[in-house]
Amino acid sequence: MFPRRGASEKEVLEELEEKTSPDLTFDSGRILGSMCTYPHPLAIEVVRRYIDRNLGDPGLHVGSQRVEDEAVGMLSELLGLKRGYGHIVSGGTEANILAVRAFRNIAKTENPELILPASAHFSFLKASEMLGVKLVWAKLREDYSVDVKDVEAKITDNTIGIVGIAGTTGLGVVDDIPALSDLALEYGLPLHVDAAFGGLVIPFAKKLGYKIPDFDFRLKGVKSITIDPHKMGMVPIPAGGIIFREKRFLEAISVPAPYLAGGKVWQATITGTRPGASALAVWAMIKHLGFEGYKEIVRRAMELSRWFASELKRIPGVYLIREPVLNIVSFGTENLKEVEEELKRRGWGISAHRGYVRIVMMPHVKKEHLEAFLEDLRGVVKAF
Ligand code: 0PR
Repeated sequence: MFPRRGASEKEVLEELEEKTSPDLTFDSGRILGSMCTYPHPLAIEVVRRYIDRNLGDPGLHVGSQRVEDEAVGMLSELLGLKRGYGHIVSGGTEANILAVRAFRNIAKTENPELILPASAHFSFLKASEMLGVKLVWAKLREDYSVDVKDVEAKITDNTIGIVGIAGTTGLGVVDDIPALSDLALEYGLPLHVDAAFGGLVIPFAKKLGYKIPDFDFRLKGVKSITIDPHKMGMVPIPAGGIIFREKRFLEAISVPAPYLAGGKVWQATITGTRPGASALAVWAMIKHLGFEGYKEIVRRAMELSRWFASELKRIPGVYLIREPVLNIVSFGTENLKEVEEELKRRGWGISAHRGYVRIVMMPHVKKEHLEAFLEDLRGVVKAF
């Protein structure tokens, strides 16, 4: 019911406190299966200060737009590109939609088809439906990376592009992007890399010595990358990233907005009015943490995931789906459904909907939380 008279701020806040009390919070240490985390205090402060900035009307907020460009520039450089073209957007979903939209518009094919791994995120289903692009699913190999031979077999005259994943949603697997890049070049097709999760993990993990395939713009076939600061970037929701190698991709999805304060501007994003504060927070976190800061966050997360995987292997009735590649560990058990139910009943924020439980070592996940979880898991598995 729309209230006739307003309540006091205190009353409103108290009511919200009560209404949100069923939510699990990151600081409880109980959320083990999410790709989000509690944002960094500096990023929260930046959002608070610049909450009113709207990048949908950059003529009003000229400075913020420059900061967005700088943020895109720094992310591009991290991904091996001197100058990239893109935006800080609402998340990986919007970023993926923009990439598919660019590929479709450039291809100008009547019956557009996109080839993507069977492990791709469901955001591509939305892209497919909205853009009228048929999804052609490529098989996975035994290690859950995409079968590049099957990708090649599925290329037709209607193919508008190929998708590879650097950090799959379920298992954190990195596809053989170098092989996909070669294939894309051979057939003159653009390759989009969905590094929504892995983009802010892989560059640092590689520096730490983890053996992970190359995945970024250093590979010439890669034309666009999704990289989400609201996952491992410590930035508040919403903050996704889309970077294109060439300006023409951005131009292919830009529409004119002729009446805005900056005169005629071009907009490529799905959202019109959009939060400048998010872009500023991305910029602030990169400036504040730097490569070394992110590397330390990733070091902790990777070490924790290796330790956790080795602990899981010691529990009878529990098996790893595969050895972890990034900071994601997924496991199965006998009687998985019952085990999941009981773990949830004990307050753990996990899910087994894919046929296994996915644990993501986000910055809020500490060893003591995992130890408590393992303790419960041992008990639950034994009971069922
Ligand atoms: N691409 C990949 C590889 C992803 O894993 C995701 C999200 C996306 C794209 C889409 O990103 P947005 O959700 O930012 O649009 N994957 C997470 C998942 O499905 C999203 C998520 C995050 C789910 C936190 C739950 C959660 O608690 O697991």
